[in-house]
Amino acid sequence: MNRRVVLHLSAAAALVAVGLGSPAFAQQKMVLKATDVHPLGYPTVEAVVRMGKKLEAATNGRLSIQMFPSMQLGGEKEMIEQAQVGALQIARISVGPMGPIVPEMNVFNLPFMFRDNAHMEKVIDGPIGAELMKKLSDHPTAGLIGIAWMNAGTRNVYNSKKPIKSVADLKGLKIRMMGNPVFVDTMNSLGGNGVAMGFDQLINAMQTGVVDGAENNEPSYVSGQHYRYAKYYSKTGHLMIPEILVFSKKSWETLSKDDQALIMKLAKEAQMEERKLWYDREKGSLEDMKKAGVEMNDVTDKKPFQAAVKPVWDKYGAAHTALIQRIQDVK
Ligand code: BDP
Repeated sequence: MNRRVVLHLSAAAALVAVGLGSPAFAQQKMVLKATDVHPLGYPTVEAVVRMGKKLEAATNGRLSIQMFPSMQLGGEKEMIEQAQVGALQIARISVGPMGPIVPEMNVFNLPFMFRDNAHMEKVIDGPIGAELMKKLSDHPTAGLIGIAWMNAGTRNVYNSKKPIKSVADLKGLKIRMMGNPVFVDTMNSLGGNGVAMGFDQLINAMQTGVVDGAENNEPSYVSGQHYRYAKYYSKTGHLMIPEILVFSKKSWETLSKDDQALIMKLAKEAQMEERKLWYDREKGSLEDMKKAGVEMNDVTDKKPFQAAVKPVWDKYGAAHTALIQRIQDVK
């Protein structure tokens, strides 16, 4: 045998030795670090914890997920940065901060984009959801692979001063918004003062009066204990933003094709599992809010709110009219 043949044969033998021809590195035990701003038990956190158990079982413990909940690794901005460099593998983030990175995704961040939960779910579960996820994964510099969508209900305004019943009530209120100009513009066009900051800074900002309140879904308002600082919760329903589970591209590329396919499959299952957990949590949160003495009010006429945010649609929607039309056509 000549030298090349010998080398070739011994390389093949080495691959067989570590397992069925896949690259040796893919066979190593790997603990995937996952993180979320929310605490254990929150629907998005629980869905990823359950996904980890399935992953562990399917790989005989070779792959597992270690969850770092409650902003242990920082706010959403820090989570994205750590995933980009491979310091963590899985981050559950809102589409909110992804808008400036993947412009098409910003369409989900337009106020009053979705008619209701069923509409939003049909969009994320269908071809548009798949296309946007691919846009993110193929993005040359985002450094993230999108692996699942998740429900996050509807965002409503809460504050420490008064109930919001009409657009005029927002005048002069300083309201924390997620870090993306589309949200600050939305609040400003409604007459309030939008203040962009991380979720991790919000409690301090409410305590010190830097803001009068914020806006979020009921489960975040309750588990973040925001009701302690802002007892008026008004159902403005101005945003319905899905969440997204991302995987670090840098780490993804070290996985075998089989492991990638397994993670994708389990992530899709997590998407559906989170949805069930979401609706239960939403109900439970509403009860918790009643018990805590939150002053809740409906906003029956949303038309003036929708009219006020027209400039936001003009500014951020103009470049994506075809995509917006397709979303609206989903019945
Ligand atoms: C919550 C989302 C979370 C965001 C947070 C926020 O689940 O991802 O970080 O809102 O307002 O609803 O920043």
